[in-house]
Amino acid sequence: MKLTPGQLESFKANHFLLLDPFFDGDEVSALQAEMSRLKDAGHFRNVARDGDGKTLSQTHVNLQSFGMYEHSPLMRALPFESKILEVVSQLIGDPAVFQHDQAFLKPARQGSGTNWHQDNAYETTTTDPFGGVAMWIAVHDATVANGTLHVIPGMAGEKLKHVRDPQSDHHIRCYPDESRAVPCVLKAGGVAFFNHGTPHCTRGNSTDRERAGIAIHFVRENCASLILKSAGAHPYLTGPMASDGTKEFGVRVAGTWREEVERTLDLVSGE
Ligand SMILES: O=C(O)CCC(=O)C(=O)O
Repeated sequence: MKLTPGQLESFKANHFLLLDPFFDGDEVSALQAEMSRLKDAGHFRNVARDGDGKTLSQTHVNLQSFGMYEHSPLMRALPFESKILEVVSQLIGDPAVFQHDQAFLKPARQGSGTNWHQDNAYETTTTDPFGGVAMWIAVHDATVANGTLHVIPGMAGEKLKHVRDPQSDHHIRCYPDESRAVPCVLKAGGVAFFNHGTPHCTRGNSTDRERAGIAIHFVRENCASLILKSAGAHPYLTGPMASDGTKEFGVRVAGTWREEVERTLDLVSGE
């Protein structure tokens, strides 16, 4: 997908970009089915805490799954998908390295948000806030009522102070001026790309239906921390070092996304 000059300008100025629609109906159904399967298989855990960073919340639930590619051929194929990498290359340049994947599932009524943070405030990530980009996928329709992603435009270059988030068992958080926050309202299958310095959060889900978001994080090679460059779990996705996943996974992963979508849908329909 070639971004228009207007989209590129907007990303440069605001440090985020919404593309909606991005995934088609089959892709969305496969992602929804895979989130349910991973949840049933115990790959999500409640990271919400009661305000001391330690005590498991009895009232709020923020289910997180990290490193889904290890348990899911569908999720492993996703960051190698060419329509995503075309956008990533235009936003941060090449070579692009896979940083990590994660998903947050917010159950109906008691789903809680992930507080404000900048991804590059986590020390193992990018050395340049503009050298990394996250793609946040609305797995279900993402609205203000169900706590969609919120971003603060144009702030990726400002390094905000972070402290341990008392409402999570491991996250850090910052306290930006929320009056500038923009809710990313997306249909299921729409995506938000944002630079790693962009302050962002999600909010609680007060609706009667669960909502999930998947985030895939990409880093330009010359901004990746040494940890990312040295570890085998961070394949090069573009550029001369890219091996289509064969070096890291022993099999060709690039180009298998559509097959994996169909395989996931066949499993759901019992074929
Ligand atoms: O979906 C969420 O609750 C938070 C996602 C997020 O902040 C991230 O992936 O960095």
